[in-house]
Amino acid sequence: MEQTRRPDARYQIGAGKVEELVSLVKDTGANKVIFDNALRMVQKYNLAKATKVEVIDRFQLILEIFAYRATTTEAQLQIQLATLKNELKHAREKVRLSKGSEQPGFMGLGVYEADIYRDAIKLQVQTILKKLATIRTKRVLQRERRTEMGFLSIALAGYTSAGKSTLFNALTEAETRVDRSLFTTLSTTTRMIEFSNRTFLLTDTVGFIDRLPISLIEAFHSTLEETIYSDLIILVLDLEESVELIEKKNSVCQDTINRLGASSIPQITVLNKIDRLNSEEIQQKLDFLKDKIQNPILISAKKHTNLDMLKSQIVRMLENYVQGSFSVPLIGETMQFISWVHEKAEVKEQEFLDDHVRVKFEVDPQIAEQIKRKVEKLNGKYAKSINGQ
Ligand SMILES: Nc1nc2c(ncn2[C@@H]2O[C@H](COP(=O)(O)OP(=O)(O)OP(=O)(O)O)[C@@H](O)[C@H]2O)c(=O)[nH]1
Ligand SMILES: [Mg+2]
Repeated sequence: MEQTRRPDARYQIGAGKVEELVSLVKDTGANKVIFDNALRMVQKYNLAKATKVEVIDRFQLILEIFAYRATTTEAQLQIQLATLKNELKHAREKVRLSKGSEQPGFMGLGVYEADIYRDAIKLQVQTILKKLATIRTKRVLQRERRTEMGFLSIALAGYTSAGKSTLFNALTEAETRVDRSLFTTLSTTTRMIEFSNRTFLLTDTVGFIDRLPISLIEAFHSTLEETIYSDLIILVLDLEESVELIEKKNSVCQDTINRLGASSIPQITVLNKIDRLNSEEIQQKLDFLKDKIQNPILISAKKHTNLDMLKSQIVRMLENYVQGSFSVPLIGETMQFISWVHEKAEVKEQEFLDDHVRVKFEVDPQIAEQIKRKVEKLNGKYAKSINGQ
C-alpha cells in the first residue's frame, strides 16, 4: 500500500487507509505488516491494535533479517546489541503502552516497571560489550599476524546478492554459505589463495545496502572494517540488473567505502553473472556504464568464466604498489608529517635516531609521489623500490 500525506500522529497513515489495511490483513491472512518508513512506538502500538498483527518498520525488518542470518558469535552479538539499544530508546514508552494490553509485539511487558526494564537492558548491553571487546582484540591480533607474514590482502565488497560469496568460493574452491536470499554473509571470512606464485589473503564481506540505519552501520563497523585493512578491493556488481540499478548500487558501494575511510584503497570492479546475458545485452550495458565504471572485468562467478583475467588484473594492480623509505630530520613539522604518513600509507618500519627518523612504507604510486615531495621539503632523503627491490 502507498499513501502520500503528512504522517498521522497516531497511525502514520490516515484513518481511511488504516481501515483499508485492516481488511487487507484480514483478506490475505497476513501475520505481519511492514512499513518502509520509520514508525514511532505509539504508531506501532495503535496499528497492531487495529490490525491484530505485529507491525514493524524497515529498521526492525533489517534487524530481523540480520538476526536470522547471523552465523558467527560476533555477528549474533552485534545484532543483539543493536536490538537492545533500540529497545532501550523506547523502553519507557513501550512499558507504558503495554500496561494492561495484549497487542502483538507488546505482550508480557506490562508486569515490568519502566526503570527496572531499562536497567535489565543496560545490564545485558554491558555483558555483550565485554564479550565483543574480547573477540575484537583477538581479531586485531590475527590481522597483525597476517600483516607480519607479509601477505597482501584482497577484500570482496559489494551490494548484497551481487555474488561475492560465489566468487569467494570460486577463487578459493571452498564452501561458504551461498544463498538466494539477502545478507548470507554477516561476518567476514578470510582464506588464503595462491596464484602467479604468490599468496594472497582473500576476505568475503557482508553486503552493503542503501539507507542502512546509522546504528546498524555502527554495529557492523568491525565487520566491515576488514575492508579498510585490505590492499585491494574487488567490487562486485550484478550485471543482470538494469543499468540504472547497477549505477545506483555502485554509488551506494562507493559511499559506504568512503564512509569506512577506505576510498584510497585501489579497486577492481567486476561485473558478475554474465552467463545470464547474451553478448548483445552485455555490450549495451557496457556502453552505458563505460563513463561510470573504469575498466570493469566481466565474469561469471558461478560458471568460473574469466577468473584468470581477474587474477592477472589483481597481480597487475598490486605490483604497482610502491614500497619506499625515507629519513627526515627531527624538526618542528616532522611529527605532523609522520602522523600524516601513518594515515595515508602502510608503515612497515619506523626508527627514531638521534636527530632524525627513518620510515619504511608501502602505498599506491600517487601517495608515494606526495610523500616524496614532502620529504624533499623537509630536507630529508627518499628512496623508492618496486616490489621490494
Ligand atoms: N547466474 C549466476 N548466478 C550467480 C552468479 N554469481 C552468484 N550468483 C547467484 O546470486 C545469488 C547471490 O550470490 P551470493 O554469492 O550469495 O551473493 P553475496 O554477494 O555473497 O550476497 P550477501 O552475502 O547477501 O551480501 C546466489 O543465488 C548465487 O547463486 C553468476 O555468476 N551467475
Ligand atoms: Mg555473501
